[in-house]
Amino acid sequence: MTTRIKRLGSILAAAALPLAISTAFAQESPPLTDEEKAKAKEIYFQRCAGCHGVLRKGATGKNLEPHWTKTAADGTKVEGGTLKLGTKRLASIISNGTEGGMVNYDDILTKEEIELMARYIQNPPDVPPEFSLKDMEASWKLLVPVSERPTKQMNKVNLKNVFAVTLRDAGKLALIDGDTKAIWKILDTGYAVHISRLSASGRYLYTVGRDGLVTLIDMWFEEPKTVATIRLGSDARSVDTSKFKGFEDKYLVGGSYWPPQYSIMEGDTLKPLKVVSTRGMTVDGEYHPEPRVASIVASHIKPEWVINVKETGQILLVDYSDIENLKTTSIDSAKFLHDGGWDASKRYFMVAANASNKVAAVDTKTGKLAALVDTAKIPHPGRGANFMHTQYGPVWATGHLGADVVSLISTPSEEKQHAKFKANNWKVVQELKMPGAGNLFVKTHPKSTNLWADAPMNPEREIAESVYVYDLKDLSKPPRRIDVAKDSGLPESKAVRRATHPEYNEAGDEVWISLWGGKTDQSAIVVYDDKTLKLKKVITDPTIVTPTGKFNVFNTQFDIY
Ligand code: DHE
Repeated sequence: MTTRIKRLGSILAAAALPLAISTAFAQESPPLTDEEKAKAKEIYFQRCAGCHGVLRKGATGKNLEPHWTKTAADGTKVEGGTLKLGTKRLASIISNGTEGGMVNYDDILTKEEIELMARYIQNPPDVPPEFSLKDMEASWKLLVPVSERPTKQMNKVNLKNVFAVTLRDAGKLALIDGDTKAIWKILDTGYAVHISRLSASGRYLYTVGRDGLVTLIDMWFEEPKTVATIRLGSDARSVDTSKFKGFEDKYLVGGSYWPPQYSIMEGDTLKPLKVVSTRGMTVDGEYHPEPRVASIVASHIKPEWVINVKETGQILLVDYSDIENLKTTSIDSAKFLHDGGWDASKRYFMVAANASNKVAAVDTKTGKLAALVDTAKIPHPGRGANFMHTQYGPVWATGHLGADVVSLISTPSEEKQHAKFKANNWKVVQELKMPGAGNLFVKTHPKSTNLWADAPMNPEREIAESVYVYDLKDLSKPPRRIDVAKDSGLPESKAVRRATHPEYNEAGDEVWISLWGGKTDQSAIVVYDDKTLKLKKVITDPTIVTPTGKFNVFNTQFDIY
């Protein structure tokens, strides 16, 4: 059996048990040379901080502060009911992964690196520097001023059907022409670009790297060109633009993991305008020093951004109509907010509070929390998927990292013929069975009768390399499995080639899947006909290195999912 995450049931079970408390006193942290420390710091940022936090207070991943990572004096026991880990156990967890969703690093890091990380996280966390408006200004590069840009589209590409594809480990972005399936341009970006988002006009494309570098790409040139870059901080995941009438292409907002803040910039130049800290109190009334900005989405009905603050569980509605006198509504929801998307009406934003096993729905019309819906373990919607359920009316779907289901949540509708579904609103009306946990993204399209779900984090190779397609006309049927790795025709590789992030084309009749291989393996984008589920095209090239997220211009611009 080819598994990526090996089972560590005994360790986790032991960690969860309220074991007898023994009197143990903490040892000194294991020593590190300056060189080791610098190396470990870099690895921690690239591989660990996203889930565990820079200050290691935990979110999607566990708390990794020395008070519980350090070995107890006798090397094994507990203090306050918490198992102390120490170098050997930590190295084993890092190597093998956990049932809690942490992947094994034994095929990513060397044995020596794993042992180094096990020692590093028993030492106090390194606190990176703050990043001010001045720092943003210093990092800002306006490569092509607005006056030197085209005044009309200079190429013949159908921009609405362009796909922006993250080439994760290459630190690049591929723009692929969705009509011809030809690679249009490959551009340098920040490290491991997380998402691409579009300006309201569809002309400008923005990416944000994990290293906080934002790039602004103008697609009106003969060939797409990066016209400005800026740094938001040292760690970031989200950006969105101003989409309300009268503010098209005017502003960009970017959320940082470190420092915990969001920044507002000019939409067409990235000139920094304002930085707002998100440090403050959690929904439980406790101060948190590192409340990171997770998903951000622009409202279509108001000059507002929905900004989701992970650790505090606060959903901020930020009114950008007057950024000097910024008005913000803070809505209490649940801790560990992560990713999410609009319901079909685009009135409610649905966001996963992933480590709380909940989905929060915010009503952007009234500026209030509409519901907190309990779900199966670790919901992970991406932006989710909206469709009309034959029995329950409008629903929004999310997959789960930690459970083998796709949850369907009934969402309100103002249409008269949907009044009969009202009693079910904000309830999980159905759980569709998946072959295992480890889902990251689900997707459908208003013109489709299919729901696509991936499972790239599943420990079984054959599941991680496949996607699953549900027939929305008959959800009692099991999903159809599509073996993306096999369809790609690429030679087998040692590393699992994860099939991930289904994305529709503009017409809603094709689905593009990333086949995300190892850094030195050939990867591909595999395109299927949505009606027949037949393979249509394999887009592969030596430049297609570790493709992950794909963002169709039209669907991203108008939040169609
Ligand atoms: Fe993501 C969305 C954070 C790991 C691919 N990811 C998001 C969003 C956040 C986030 C906050 C929502 C952005 C928005 O909508 O504004 N992701 C994190 C992490 O903190 C985490 C767990 C660890 C880390 O260190 O980054 C993480 N994410 C990953 C990956 O390993 C993935 C699979 C591959 C990769 O490229 O790094 C990955 N995340 C994505 C993608 C989206 C995303 C493709 C956008 C989904 C969409 O359809 O909008």
